[in-house]
Amino acid sequence: MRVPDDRLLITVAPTGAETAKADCPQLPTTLEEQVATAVECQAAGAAMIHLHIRDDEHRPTLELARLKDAVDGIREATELVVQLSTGGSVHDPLDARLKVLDAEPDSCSLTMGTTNFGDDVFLNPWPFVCELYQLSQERGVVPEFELFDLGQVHALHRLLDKYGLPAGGKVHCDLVMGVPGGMNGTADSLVAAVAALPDVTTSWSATGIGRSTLAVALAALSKGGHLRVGMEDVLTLSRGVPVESNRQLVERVVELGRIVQRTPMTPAECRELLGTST
Ligand code: KMH
Ligand code: ZN
Repeated sequence: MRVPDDRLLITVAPTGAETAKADCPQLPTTLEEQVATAVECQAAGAAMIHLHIRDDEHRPTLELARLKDAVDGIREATELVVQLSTGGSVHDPLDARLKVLDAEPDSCSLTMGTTNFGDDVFLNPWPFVCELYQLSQERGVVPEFELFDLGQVHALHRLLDKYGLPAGGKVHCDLVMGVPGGMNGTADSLVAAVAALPDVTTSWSATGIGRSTLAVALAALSKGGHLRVGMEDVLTLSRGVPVESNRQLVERVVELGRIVQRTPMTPAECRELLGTST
């Protein structure tokens, strides 16, 4: 099955690792809240979930048993492609981030280099990137290459030249734009990054952090790309108007897609697009 060109992959990133539950009570942090969010986002048009999990105090964690519970819970309740974050929080050690693959997700995020992340550093040294990539190949987990700047796009060329194609044979990238320290969230930056993607790229999405969310979404749609949205990336609908649910953000880009005649991709089509085995 070839996925028709008019399909729009919407990935929802509902939680992230940066926002405190105390500051945003509507952020889904418990397993029950994340499963409920997944169900309603699938109904709204999402086909994949990019997931960070939290502990009982709502703090970011990479505890393996909880990761497995999250993968199982979302698989039982939805058909969404389950992508676990290997980025975690800026405080997570590299070895714990490698162990995320033990939870056997369909997909994992894989950031292509170290980036300043606001006042923090999101550490992705080259040997770690290579190890995580080879592990994903061995385990049959499809990576989504997270690209925070143009240098990381070129690092992806280097990775693919050295180690070959990912599990499943497809190359799916996500441009993460507007992080203070990474590329800015503008149409100009998006066009430059898309032009630099490896020729073997089979699909790409983009996400604009914070106030760049709509500019990036519109630019990505104009270039034929896919979209990631969610409360990991943005907490206001417009100035002073808080996001109440991830579903709202999915619905908003479904509407943008409708305007440009793109139909939300189903999870089955997403599996075909990404080459996941499940
Ligand atoms: N939380 C950020 C430090 C990923 O999920 O792979 C990293 C991040 C990227 O969110
Ligand atoms: Zn993430």
